[in-house]
Amino acid sequence: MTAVRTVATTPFEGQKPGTSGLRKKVRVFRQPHYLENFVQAIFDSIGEVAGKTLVLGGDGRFHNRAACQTILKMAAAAGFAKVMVGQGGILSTPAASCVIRKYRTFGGIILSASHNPGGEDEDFGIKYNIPAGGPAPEAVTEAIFARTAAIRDYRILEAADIDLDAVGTRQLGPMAVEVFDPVADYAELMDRLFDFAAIRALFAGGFRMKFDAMHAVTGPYATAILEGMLGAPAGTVMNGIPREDFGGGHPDPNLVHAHELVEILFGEGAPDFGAASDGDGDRNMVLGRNFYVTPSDSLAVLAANATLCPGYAGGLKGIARSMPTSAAADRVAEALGIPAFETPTGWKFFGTLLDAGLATLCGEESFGTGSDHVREKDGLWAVLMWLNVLAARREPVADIVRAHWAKFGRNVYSRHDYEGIDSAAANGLMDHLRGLDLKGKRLGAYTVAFSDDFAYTDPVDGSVSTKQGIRIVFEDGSRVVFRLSGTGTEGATLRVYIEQYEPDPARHHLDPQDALADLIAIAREVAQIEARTGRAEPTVIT
Ligand code: VG1
Ligand code: CO
Repeated sequence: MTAVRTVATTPFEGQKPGTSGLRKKVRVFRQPHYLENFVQAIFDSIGEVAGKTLVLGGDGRFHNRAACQTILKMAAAAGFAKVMVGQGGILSTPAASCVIRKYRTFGGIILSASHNPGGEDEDFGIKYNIPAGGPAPEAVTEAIFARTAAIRDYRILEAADIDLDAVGTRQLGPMAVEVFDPVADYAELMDRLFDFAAIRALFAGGFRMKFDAMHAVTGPYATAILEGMLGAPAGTVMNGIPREDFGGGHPDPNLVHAHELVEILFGEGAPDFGAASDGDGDRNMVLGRNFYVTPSDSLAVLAANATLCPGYAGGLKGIARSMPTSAAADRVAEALGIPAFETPTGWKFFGTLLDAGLATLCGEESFGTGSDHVREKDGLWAVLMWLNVLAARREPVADIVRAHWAKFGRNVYSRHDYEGIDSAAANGLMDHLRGLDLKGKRLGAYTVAFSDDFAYTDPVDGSVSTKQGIRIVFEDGSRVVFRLSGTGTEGATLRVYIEQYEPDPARHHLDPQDALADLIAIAREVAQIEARTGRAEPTVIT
């Protein structure tokens, strides 16, 4: 017997989605009614759900399975005809986007806190993606948030938990639950976009790579595609078994958290290529032998070489990047004679551009790259695109990037994060920056051309987003940008982005921390970082 139960509830404060969904500590999500309130708010805010199909899955972190069971029972109570759930509750963020689009579902729910640590005392997250496959735009997340503040009850089916481990379709009351292989549809899409035969030949010729799945969701995807379909030797994928706590690590593919991979690529007998992905599989870091490719450069190099890949052989329509991402991709767009777009931080802002056919490639400095093949950034996709380029060019990664700089100039770039600082101090620092009148002022050897708090008007739907980061742009085009993270769960994180264009190839080999030293000092001083946060040095430098 199954029956729908209506449960009385009261609103929780702060169920406001951030840069990418609602992220909180697991213990917050495990409070009675907490998850249920938010899920009901989603169902109440997205239009008629009766008879529709929903996609469901997550990055496998602690609480993923329990949350899937709750959401399935609530979807059944809401009247969905069917939920497609990844086997074991597993679905990478880009694969979720792929499946939503392929089967034309009424969107999906993705359970992830991405690069944030997982485990009983760590983070959990949830977001709704729209039928186009991308993260809900701000109008939708605001409607969901408004609903969480007014909620009085939610509905849930009284039923036993459903088996999520065996592929197949079963009934949950009146609703069908289809448990499907989370890798197959995604792998098939990758095979269509890239020259798998050329990449197979590359591996067959002795090319060596290491892929660090960081015990997160890309393990099964990378193993099936790299070692299975592309014939890379067993052991190419490391940390390939997803774990609820990501093996105790921090599944953020950067030089600090993916240090195991970094040591291999910078060590004795290093392989030709290295890559890592994050908790939910949408980020990527790319390394050559003894060489680190910044995400901003990666976007630019992939754009410049895109036509080497079958899925992009017809050329690109445009390139979009988030505001704090370096302008390296803009130079490629200019050379290709295609438009370049600058959006606020967060993948949700690329959706309209991709849907309208204005942009083909998109990227963020935060290790995010993607294209119009789905509506999320896509870690493994970026790695496969690099492999396709390497298979076609047969040159080392470092040579390809240096040749790119020689042709376009180098946008020397770094991001400094100050994690876990006091929220009031962080807000005070941002208010202080907003209050400064800097135009025409000299800071060190630089003169300020303008400074503002970035605002964006979406060129497709006209929606306006304000307060997206303070930028101080100097007359020579150098800039420093300040913004507060919208994905953290503890205190505040200040991100400082520093960029300077260097046309002279004789200076391209310099360490960015040295090349940018003056701007870094200016940024610290103008924002009074140490005085306001007590931090003399950043926590993470990328
Ligand atoms: C960060 C990144 C941003 C990215 C977002 C979600 O946001 O800076 O570029 O889109 O994470 O990525 P914030 O607000 O903390 O700076 V993921 O891989 O967490 O979905
Ligand atoms: Co992610």
